[in-house]
Amino acid sequence: MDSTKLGAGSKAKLQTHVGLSSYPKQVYEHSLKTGFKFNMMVVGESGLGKATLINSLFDTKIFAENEDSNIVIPSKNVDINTMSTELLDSGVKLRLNVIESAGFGDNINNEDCWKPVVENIESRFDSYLTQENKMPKSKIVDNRVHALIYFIKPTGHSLRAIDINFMKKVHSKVNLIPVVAKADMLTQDDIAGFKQRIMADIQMHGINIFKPTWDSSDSSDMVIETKELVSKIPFAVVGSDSFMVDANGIKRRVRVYPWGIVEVENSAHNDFISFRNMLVKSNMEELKFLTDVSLYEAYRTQKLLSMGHVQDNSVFREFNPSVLYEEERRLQEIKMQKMEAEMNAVFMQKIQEKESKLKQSEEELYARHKDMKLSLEKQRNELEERKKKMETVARPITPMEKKTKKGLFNLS
Ligand SMILES: Nc1nc2c(ncn2[C@@H]2O[C@H](COP(=O)(O)OP(=O)(O)OP(=O)(O)O)[C@@H](O)[C@H]2O)c(=O)[nH]1
Ligand SMILES: [Mg+2]
Repeated sequence: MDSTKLGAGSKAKLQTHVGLSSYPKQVYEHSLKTGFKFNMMVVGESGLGKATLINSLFDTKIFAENEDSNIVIPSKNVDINTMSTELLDSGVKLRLNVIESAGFGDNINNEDCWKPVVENIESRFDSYLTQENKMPKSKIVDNRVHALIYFIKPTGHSLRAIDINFMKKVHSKVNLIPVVAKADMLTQDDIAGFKQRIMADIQMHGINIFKPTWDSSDSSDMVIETKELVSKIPFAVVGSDSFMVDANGIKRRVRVYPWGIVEVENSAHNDFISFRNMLVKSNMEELKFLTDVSLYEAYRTQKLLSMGHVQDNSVFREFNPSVLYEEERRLQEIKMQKMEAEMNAVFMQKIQEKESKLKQSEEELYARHKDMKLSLEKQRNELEERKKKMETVARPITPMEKKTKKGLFNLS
């Protein structure tokens, strides 16, 4: 569903200065150490100029000419394709991943075309969550989507159902940045009215879009700059892969028409410069920060809560192998305890049986002993009785009687 390939300019030196080195000192120094890394998603119907705008933004051919990004396995009619490139801006490195949806809104029934996009955003959150449980933050590869650029068709009317439906599905998961595509197709007046109606629709449907903010610690210049950026939302942009060298020998990115020339990097012609300033220069770190502490955190909390309520073990296992291991260990422990208790019960029963048998035979022995004792006692008493009797019947002659006898018959 999601394939990654290196863009045509996989290691490109930027021709123009896009602004990475103009970051605030702290952010710049931190990013110099870790390297700038930014993951952006571009979504919109075919032919709205997504590839051309990305090439124009980073002043390189991330997408090759006529690249139609259809090299991936089709999935639910919308393919997700990642282009990875490393850019050099005044010696500063930027690892840029552009995730592009091909085939979005190109079908007769586009009701579900948001699904593959949301699934992709969520699977990136899941991957981050899995890493978070396994390794220290410094080692985590952050593939979360930091910004989603949604291309609005330049109809000049208002948002279409497909736009509203899509934005409602993604706005809580990603920093949503809607842009009016191919703004050179509309007049300046058309654009002003179109922008107003878009913002009214966004507000009415409770859609959250990314807007730069300011506070009291910001310099007055910065506040003016930010307010101006906000007033231009949604940015009406023009992109081009064509160049023209002007009278002063300066190479300009342009769209050429019979009636004149539209310059991409000319703020009088379109909002490209403001859009690029916000995305690459003034708010890239804020977009990453918000992704981390707000959008990802909300997703993480919701996921953990839902796991707790539903007890969906398949999600549980997929999501955290160490928790799975812990749970299996606990189940094994319970099984062992049960087996041990059963063995103890059998053992105790055997002992009881043996003890009661011993007791029984002891009692039998005692009874026999008692019987024997009684019978011996009886026999002894009987003998005693008989002896007495015998003694009375056969009494021996006394010596006195003997003498008398001898005196009468003195025959000797
Ligand atoms: N008028 C006008 N045409 C543009 C603009 N940007 C791009 N195009 C043209 O529109 C056509 C499609 O541009 P791509 O950049 O390939 O559009 P895409 O959105 O990537 O298209 P898919 O990859 O098919 O989804 C090309 O012929 C571009 O030259 C623009 O700002 N204005
Ligand atoms: Mg394209």
